[in-house]
Amino acid sequence: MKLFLIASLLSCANAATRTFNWTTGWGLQDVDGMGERPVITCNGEWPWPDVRVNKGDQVEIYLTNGFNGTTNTSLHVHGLFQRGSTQMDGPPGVTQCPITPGNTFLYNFTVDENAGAYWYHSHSDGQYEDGFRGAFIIDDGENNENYPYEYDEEVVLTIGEWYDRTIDDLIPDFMSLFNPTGAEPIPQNLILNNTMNLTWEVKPDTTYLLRLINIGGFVSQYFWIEDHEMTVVEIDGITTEKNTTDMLYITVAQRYTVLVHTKNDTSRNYAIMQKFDDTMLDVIPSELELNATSTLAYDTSLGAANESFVDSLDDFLDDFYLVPYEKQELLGDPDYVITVDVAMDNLLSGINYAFFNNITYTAPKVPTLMTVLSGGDDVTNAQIYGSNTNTFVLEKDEIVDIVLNNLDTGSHPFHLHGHVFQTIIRDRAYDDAIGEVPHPYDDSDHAAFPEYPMVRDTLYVHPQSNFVIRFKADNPGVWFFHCHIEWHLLQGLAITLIEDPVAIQSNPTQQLTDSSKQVCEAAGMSYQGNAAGNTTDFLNLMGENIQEKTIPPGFTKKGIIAMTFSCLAGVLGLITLSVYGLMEEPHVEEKVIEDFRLDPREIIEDESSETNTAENTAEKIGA
Ligand SMILES: *[C@@H]1O[C@H](CO)[C@@H](O)[C@H](O)[C@H]1NC(C)=O
Ligand SMILES: *[C@@H]1O[C@H](CO)[C@@H](O)[C@H](O)[C@H]1NC(C)=O
Ligand SMILES: *[C@@H]1O[C@H](CO)[C@@H](O)[C@H](O)[C@H]1NC(C)=O
Ligand SMILES: *[C@@H]1O[C@H](CO)[C@@H](O)[C@H](O)[C@H]1NC(C)=O
Ligand SMILES: *[C@@H]1O[C@H](CO)[C@@H](O)[C@H](O)[C@H]1NC(C)=O
Ligand SMILES: *[C@@H]1O[C@H](CO)[C@@H](O)[C@H](O)[C@H]1NC(C)=O
Ligand SMILES: *[C@@H]1O[C@H](CO)[C@@H](O)[C@H](O)[C@H]1NC(C)=O
Ligand SMILES: *[C@@H]1O[C@H](CO)[C@@H](O)[C@H](O)[C@H]1NC(C)=O
Ligand SMILES: *[C@@H]1O[C@H](CO)[C@@H](O)[C@H](O)[C@H]1NC(C)=O
Ligand SMILES: *[C@@H]1O[C@H](CO)[C@@H](O)[C@H](O)[C@H]1NC(C)=O
Ligand SMILES: *[C@@H]1O[C@H](CO)[C@@H](O)[C@H](O)[C@H]1NC(C)=O
Ligand SMILES: *[C@@H]1O[C@H](CO)[C@@H](O)[C@H](O)[C@H]1NC(C)=O
Ligand SMILES: [Cu+2]
Repeated sequence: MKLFLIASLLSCANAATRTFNWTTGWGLQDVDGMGERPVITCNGEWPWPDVRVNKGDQVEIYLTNGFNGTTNTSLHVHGLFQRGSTQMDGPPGVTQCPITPGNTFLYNFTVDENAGAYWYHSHSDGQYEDGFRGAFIIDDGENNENYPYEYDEEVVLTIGEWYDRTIDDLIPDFMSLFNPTGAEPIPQNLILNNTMNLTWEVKPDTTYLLRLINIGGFVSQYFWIEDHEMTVVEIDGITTEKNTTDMLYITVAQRYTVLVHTKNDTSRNYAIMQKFDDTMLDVIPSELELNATSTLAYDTSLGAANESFVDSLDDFLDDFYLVPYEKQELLGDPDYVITVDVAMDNLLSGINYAFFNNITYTAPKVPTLMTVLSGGDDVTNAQIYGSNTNTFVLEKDEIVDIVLNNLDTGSHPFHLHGHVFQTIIRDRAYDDAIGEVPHPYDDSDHAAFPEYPMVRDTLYVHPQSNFVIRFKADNPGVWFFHCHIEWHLLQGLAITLIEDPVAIQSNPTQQLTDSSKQVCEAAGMSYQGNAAGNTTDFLNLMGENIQEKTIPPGFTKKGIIAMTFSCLAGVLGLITLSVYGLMEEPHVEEKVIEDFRLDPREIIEDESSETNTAENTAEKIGA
């Protein structure tokens, strides 16, 4: 105990101010050996730097938008609690205004509670998929001396997926009438440390603390090292009791820190394997390599390792059973239960959106935190934050459960800002291919809650399944909760939690900084008022941003899809249409609309019954 105290004092005394000065831009890079493509650079370079700070440090990041045109930006350090500094959390529309070209935001916060593996990324428009992201490692004491486990060396390995086109370029095809099922673009490769075919040179008989960070924006990956066990010691910055496994399953945004002990025998090299969770892909193009091989090299003269096969992908470590090192008992019964149903569906334009309880997140005119700071006595009324931000107001220190029912047939990794949470239920997958239907959480019939629940900040839900997470609302601030698949966030899969808004208003450290205000002014946005920007009557939401209208009853999703595909078949003369094929066709939507001189809304309103087939729809629109 004494030693620990001295160590804490020492690390306090050593707390430093760490300043970073970053400007975004575009450059060209060949990341996966498939040729150069544009990437988002940091001060003209790529990749973005890995950051390493000590717990207790003050971090000041000047982020300048160096893009031209109308490309905005922002920065979020994933997993930090940002206690007392919610205005530094990063998501535009939630805690700040977007940084418009030529402007600078100063992210100024103290890293006082978190330690371990984190990462930072743009929180705007899918930008981190174009390379705007990096590791953010927080040592617990000088040289991580307060870390409870022994190791010899530490190594950071980021994993992710890579596209041959920029997200900017993919979004119009993705959010399009001609992608009615919302199929996500298929990446071309899995990458490791921002490259492929990496060689990690190791020493024999050495214990490595390996920090695996999925900085991707879409697919979950299986990860294993041939003939080497991995002992999990930390997930998402939470130290755990040791648990040894041969294989990990890592969703985007999750971190696994593992101990790997190398062999004495240096006579051969071993494969480091990554594999797509291909159930997340709508189609699997024949040329897609589902696994990627890198090399754990004992002797680099022996060359690259060959692929390592496994009998089954089912034997990965189930994170649900991990126990935090500092055992925290199951929190008491909830004071407030937020139940959200996840679904994907089409709105009037035919575009596919993602919904929590029928609402697709639509950013307000005034960022939610700024409505809190200017909202006077109205702040506890969720209405003032707008009809489309899906805002929930939490009371100081209450125990909150989020019950998430996934009505969708895909799995999704959900992330809560400002907190870690206890995972008390994660139900199994319900497979639509064998006729199973969505299975919402049933409070009267569920498994027993764990005594010491697993704690982390990003958690996946299985297809058509449910999870229940629990946390204490002890961090006043405005916190986003969203799917970390960038495509789904673009489709609106987010809610907003406002924790103890009265405390936010009265805390001098949570006020807007000059930088926050300047960035709003430069964006032509107000930093006062309700979601609609009304500063006199916070209950008057006239003019607020709202989602587009729903498809009128009588028009089925099936009909729209049939129609869409028949249009395309007619215009392009395609016999077989795969979604992947559609994605390859540039500006297909404009082409079709131009050819028919049709407004997409008219097409849908012309539909009359559920009995439409592709043929008679095509006839109606004259194909
Ligand atoms: C950041 O870098 C830019 C360009 O080099 C420079 O103009 C600016 O003064 C720097 N800002 C800080 C706070 O160091
Ligand atoms: C990795 O190896 C594959 C197969 O040999 C090759 O096609 C690819 O270009 C390589 N990628 C890089 C980045 O070296
Ligand atoms: C904006 O930046 C892109 C990428 O660097 C460049 O190709 C384009 O010409 C620039 N446009 C303007 C208006 O400067
Ligand atoms: C960052 O915040 C700290 C604490 O509020 C303050 O002392 C410091 O001056 C700020 N840094 C800048 C550059 O404004
Ligand atoms: C991965 O990249 C980081 C820098 O981003 C570096 O510190 C680390 O050593 C690399 N890991 C390997 C195994 O090459
Ligand atoms: C590996 O070598 C070290 C000495 O270098 C020895 O102490 C240890 O027992 C060896 N381990 C095995 C598994 O043979
Ligand atoms: C990879 O496989 C080839 C063919 O089976 C074999 O000749 C080669 O030695 C293997 N390489 C390694 C590093 O094991
Ligand atoms: C890697 O993928 C190829 C085809 O994509 C497959 O033939 C092979 O079995 C896969 N290897 C492993 C280890 O799964
Ligand atoms: C390790 O994980 C397995 C499931 O993969 C679980 O059954 C076991 O209880 C865990 N043990 C510890 C100490 O976390
Ligand atoms: C969503 O809309 C459907 C159909 O209108 C309705 O049945 C359902 O109750 C709504 N769900 C929520 C959570 O509002
Ligand atoms: C950037 O932000 C401004 C201000 O909110 C907005 O008008 C503009 O549309 C945004 N740009 C893009 C490409 O979304
Ligand atoms: C704000 O609300 C007041 C009172 O309802 C209304 O008179 C006013 O027009 C609103 N202002 C704006 C900008 O909508
Ligand atoms: Cu998702």
